[in-house]
Amino acid sequence: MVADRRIVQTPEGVPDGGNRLAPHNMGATAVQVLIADDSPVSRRLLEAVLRNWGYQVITVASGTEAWEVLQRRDSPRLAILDWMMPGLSGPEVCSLVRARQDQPGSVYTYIILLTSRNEKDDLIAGMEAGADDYLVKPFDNSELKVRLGPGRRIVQLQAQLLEAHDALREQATRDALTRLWNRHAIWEILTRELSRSQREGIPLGLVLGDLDHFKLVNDTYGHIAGDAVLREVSARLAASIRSYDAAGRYGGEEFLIVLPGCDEASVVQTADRIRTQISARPVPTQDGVVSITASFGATALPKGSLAAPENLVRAADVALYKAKQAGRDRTVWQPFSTPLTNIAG
Ligand code: GH3
Ligand code: MG
Ligand code: MG
Repeated sequence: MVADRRIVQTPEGVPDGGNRLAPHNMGATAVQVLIADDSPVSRRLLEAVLRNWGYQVITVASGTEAWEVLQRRDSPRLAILDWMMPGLSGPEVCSLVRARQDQPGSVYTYIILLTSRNEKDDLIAGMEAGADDYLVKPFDNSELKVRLGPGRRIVQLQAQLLEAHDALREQATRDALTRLWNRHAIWEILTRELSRSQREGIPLGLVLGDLDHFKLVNDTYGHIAGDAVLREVSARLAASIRSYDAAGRYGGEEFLIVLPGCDEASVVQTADRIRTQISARPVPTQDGVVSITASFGATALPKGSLAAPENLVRAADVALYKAKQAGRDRTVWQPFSTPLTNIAG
């Protein structure tokens, strides 16, 4: 579920919160309704009635305009479409909306068709085009009110469902202690960014970081203080990267950072900026003030190269090992070379 923004922020596309209706006690005032009718009289009548019931109303005079409104990110979730309109007809708009609904992350639009034809074949065609309900003109207001009820309930249920879905996704992809991506999610992001680098011919930087002598922190200040240090270090790390970079908790006190578009110079510079941010000031905890440093291994997939994620991680791991060996609190660069097995395979 990934849009125009660089995709690394989400392991899978998640529609943003702005698209959501309030899940509880959704009053009529919160609900937007689109009215599409080419007759100004019938449009105004409907608008007046719906406003009177507390709905927010958007009116348009053609199917083409209706389709435009319904494609917006914050489009109304309820739509009343006249059957016959200039441009696209009501059923044609329905078909377009339903075709789009199959895309991941899309929200449901509840559609009521208005028709003055009372022939069964027409109604079946309208429902087959994806309408949820229909009203035969002329209708009275109480009938309209009753027909809108299920629409509101469905829209509300879907908002709740999406919210639950987001909460589950958050649980499944975020590390509970640090709020960074968890191991599975950062791996997925790395895999996807590798494909993208290859496709777009851009380099991809990768950094593996590990806190220095962290066992000693636990032994000296206790596990609770250790957790507080991990949280603070993660916050400093997250604040040191660009919005389209991604940082994940790879292991206990190990972090994996994916840097799209970064070559040797920028990946080393970024890793070292993160390193200095982390150790810039000691971390206050309830059990004492803890000084902390970290070591970093940096590598990059050169543009136009191919690599499996594990190969790139291995190169970063080699660099990290060298950083530890050389005395910790430093960044070491390791050039990435495609393993021979990869070329052969
Ligand atoms: P080095 O500089 O070589 O990396 O030394 P180190 O002590 O950091 O490395 P080692 O791998 O020996 O120890 C890692 C420690 O990190 C041990 C483990 O208890 C601690 N740790 C891992 N996950 C957590 C956690 O979630 N909370 C806390 N408090 N400690 C953790
Ligand atoms: Mg360590
Ligand atoms: Mg470690």
